[in-house]
Amino acid sequence: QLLDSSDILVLFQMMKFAWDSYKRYAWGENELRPLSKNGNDDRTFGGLKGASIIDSLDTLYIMGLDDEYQEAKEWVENNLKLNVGGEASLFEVNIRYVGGLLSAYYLTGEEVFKRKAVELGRKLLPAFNTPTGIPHGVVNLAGDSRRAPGGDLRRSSVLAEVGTLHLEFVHLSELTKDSIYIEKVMNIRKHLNQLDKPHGLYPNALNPVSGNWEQHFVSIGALGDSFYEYLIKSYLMSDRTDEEAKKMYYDALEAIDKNLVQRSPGGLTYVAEWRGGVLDHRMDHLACFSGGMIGIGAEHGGPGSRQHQLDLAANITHTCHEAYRRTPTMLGPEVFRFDDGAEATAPRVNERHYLLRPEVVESYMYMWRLTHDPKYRDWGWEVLEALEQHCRIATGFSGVIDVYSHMIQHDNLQQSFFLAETLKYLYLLFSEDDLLSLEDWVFNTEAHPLPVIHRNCTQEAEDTHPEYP
Ligand code: DMJ
Repeated sequence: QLLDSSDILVLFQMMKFAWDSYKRYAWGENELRPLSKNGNDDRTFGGLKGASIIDSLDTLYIMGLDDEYQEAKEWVENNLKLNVGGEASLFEVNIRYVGGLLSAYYLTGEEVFKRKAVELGRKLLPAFNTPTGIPHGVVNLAGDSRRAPGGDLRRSSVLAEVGTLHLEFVHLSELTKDSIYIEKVMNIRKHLNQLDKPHGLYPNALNPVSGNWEQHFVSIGALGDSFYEYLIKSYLMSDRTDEEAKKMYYDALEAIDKNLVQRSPGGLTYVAEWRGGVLDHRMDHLACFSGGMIGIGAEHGGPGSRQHQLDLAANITHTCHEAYRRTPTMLGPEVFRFDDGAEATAPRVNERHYLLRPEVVESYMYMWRLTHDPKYRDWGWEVLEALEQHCRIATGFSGVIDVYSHMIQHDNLQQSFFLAETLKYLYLLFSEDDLLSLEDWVFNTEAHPLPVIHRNCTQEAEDTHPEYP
């Protein structure tokens, strides 16, 4: 059913509460630790600070939390220091910082966001200094030429990490009129495209020196997920002109459908993992984004496959809902299994946590927009209530350690993606479709909206700064 405007206020209040709690106990740090009431000193970002601020900018802005958005903007202007010297995750800095700053720029037109996004984007380039141009997972943000560009050449590069740069890098080239960013990501794509693939599947690890696959482990959960997402979104963001991305996406999806998609004895559709030809009947919570991804791709795959892909998207989303519904907390576990009698449940104790992750509500949001079936709003509301009941404590939101336990134990972390993604997707699920319309925007994998680059008769200046409702 349609919610009335007082219902959407709940989300507005949840965002405000998460923000206020972060501000009170962890302002300027990367993330809030709500139990210990301090900040999370995570080195993932190589010394960059304020991850929750950057990740929240667009959510605050679209929700109309104006004072909070101003505080965030002022922090970026005065305190976001990019001259840090640590080794950072290329992937995480790109999706959260570059993506967050780009989307803040496109939504607001504030030059400071563009300036910082470009400055930071430039600092990521040394990661590509490998014999193949397949980047390292880590990059030294100091850009000190006497040191290694970052990363150990003996370590593999991860498919999801090297494949989740395209959207942001295309926009960096658009904004700077410097093709270097596009060249870097097109080189990755070209390389992946020409590699032999077992049964058409993409293994999750690559060697950045030889350029070959490191092992034959395939998953659309951890290590693989957003590579597939960025193929279809590259096509959509190019105003449906990037035929190469489109072909790679549909070929990959066909291989996944043929080799990994399974039906459980109880009739649940799931996407198994593949280890050198042997199926592992499990799904990561992360893999639940695929309902939404397959849904948005269904329309463009050709008339013969449209209904099949829509059904697949709906069935996977249903399974992810079951993983939530089969717990007493109505929150889903980190991994759920379909073997030894398990049906979308987590028999292993160390796989039962819920980290405030967005993927399930992300798929609800896309499926709602594609079908307007009210069940997706009902399911989103269930998540919202569960978050309020089990994850909200006096000092912020926290993940939980065991979604099957009635005695809730918190993990002491309000992840920045909770503000960037989980709350944003819930808000969009209960908003009108023209708020960040899927015709004009694509969401990067951290839910930061980037505009579709229209290549029609009207001009580029307009194209790079679309109207925001
Ligand atoms: C986010 O940082 C992104 O969605 C990423 O693609 C996967 N992991 C988290 C959320 O779970």
